[in-house]
Parts: sequence; structure tokens; C-alpha cells
Amino acid sequence: MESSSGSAPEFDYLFKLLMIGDSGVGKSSLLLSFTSDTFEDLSPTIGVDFKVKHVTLGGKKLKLAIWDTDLTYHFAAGQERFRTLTSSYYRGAQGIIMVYDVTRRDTFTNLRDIWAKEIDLYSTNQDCIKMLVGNKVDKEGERVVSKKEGIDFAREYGCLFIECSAKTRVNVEQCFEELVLKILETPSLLAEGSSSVKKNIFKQKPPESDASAGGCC
Ligand SMILES: Nc1nc2c(ncn2[C@@H]2O[C@H](COP(=O)(O)OP(=O)(O)OP(=O)(O)O)[C@@H](O)[C@H]2O)c(=O)[nH]1
Ligand SMILES: [Mg+2]
Repeated sequence: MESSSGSAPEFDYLFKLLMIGDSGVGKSSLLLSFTSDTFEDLSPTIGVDFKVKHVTLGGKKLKLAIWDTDLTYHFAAGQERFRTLTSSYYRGAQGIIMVYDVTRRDTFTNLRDIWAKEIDLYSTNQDCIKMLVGNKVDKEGERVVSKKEGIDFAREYGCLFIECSAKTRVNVEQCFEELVLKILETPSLLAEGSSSVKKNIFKQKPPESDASAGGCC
């Protein structure tokens, strides 16, 4: 049947992924590199942004909603009135990409001092998969954080780990793919009706008997 009415859902799973890390580490560049195969000199992100990418991995059709934000937003989370905003950023995420710049040590130490704490506070999925990413490996001559330090941190925090460059695109796809494959291997993150899925505001399961037009609300 070629008819579009009653057609199969456009994806098997929808995953919410987050990019976090200090300003300037390359979160938006990595996202752009992954979603549109390009690299350009970006301005700092203001507020929150997200991009969608459809991929087929592990035999499943996936819709990835990847959220990107700026640091000011997170620091504002220290203020009571921004707390709900920050928790909605984290809520229901199946994967978190923690980015640092291998040429700036402060961006690495802040993962421990700021970002890991924020994940503990706000992440709603116990089993949420974390990927530690050392970006800008194209600037090898300016490297100050060794690969071993990254590996050790990842082991301590139970994260996956990869080094990459948004500029040369080395390991960019692998970064997202490894994270997603790990999510696919984690039953609690896939379970229909689990709190994570229920709370996911982007969940778009078509109703069983689709009355009239397929308009989205
Ligand atoms: N050499 C090199 N430069 C990079 C790489 N990734 C990002 N950059 C540069 O680093 C700067 C910051 O990159 P962004 O992607 O804007 O960083 P961000 O983490 O999104 O920063 P905020 O939006 O401020 O939080 C830009 O000038 C990018 O061109 C990389 O892999 N290699
Ligand atoms: Mg940005």
C-alpha cells in the first residue's frame, strides 16, 4: 500500500539528547557538524536551541532532538525562578553530551565542578547515557588535557568517551552514534510508558484511529 493514511510512524524511537559544557568549547559547532555536515564560525548561543536529525541505527529509525544551550542559562539556574527552566531542559533526556576543549583546562575541570553536579541535580533518568567529549583535537599543538585524563574522568563518572574535532569532523558522527547505540541497548530508556518517555514533550505517537486530517497540534 502506498497510501499515506494510516502509514507507519515516521520513527521507532524519539531520543532527547543534550549538549552541555562551558562556553566556547564547540557544542553548537559539533551539533552543526553532525546535523548539516558543515563547520562555520558561530556566534555564542543565546538561550536554548535544538536541532532534529533522523538516523537509522541498530536497525531502528530514530528521531534525535538535540538540545543546545548557553552557560548563562545554566548559571541563572542558581536563581530560584530559573530552576523550572533548567529542569525542563534536562527532563526526559536519554543522552547527555558533556563537551570540553582539549586546549583549555578550565573547561575540563568545570565538568567536575559544575556540569556533573548539575546533571545529578536535574537529570530525571537514572540510566541516562553520558558521553564525555574532548573537542578541538585538530589543535594538537595547543593541547593541555591529555587523552588519558579524559579516559580516567569518563571511567570515574561512568561515561562513554571520545575525542573529536567539529572543524575537521573527525569522530563527530561516531560521538553521536556511540551514544545512541548505547541508549538502544538500555531497556529502561526505551520502555514505552516509562516516566522518561511519558514526560517527553516531543513524543508524537500517532493515535490508533486517526480521525480526519493528520494535522499536528
Ligand atoms: N579549531 C577548532 N575550533 C573549533 C572547534 N569547534 C569549535 N571551534 C571554534 O570554537 C568557537 C566556539 O564554538 P561554539 O560552537 O560556538 O561553542 P559553544 O560551546 O556552542 O559556545 P556557547 O554557545 O557560547 O556555549 C568558535 O569560534 C568555533 O569556530 C574545533 O573542533 N576546532
Ligand atoms: Mg553554542
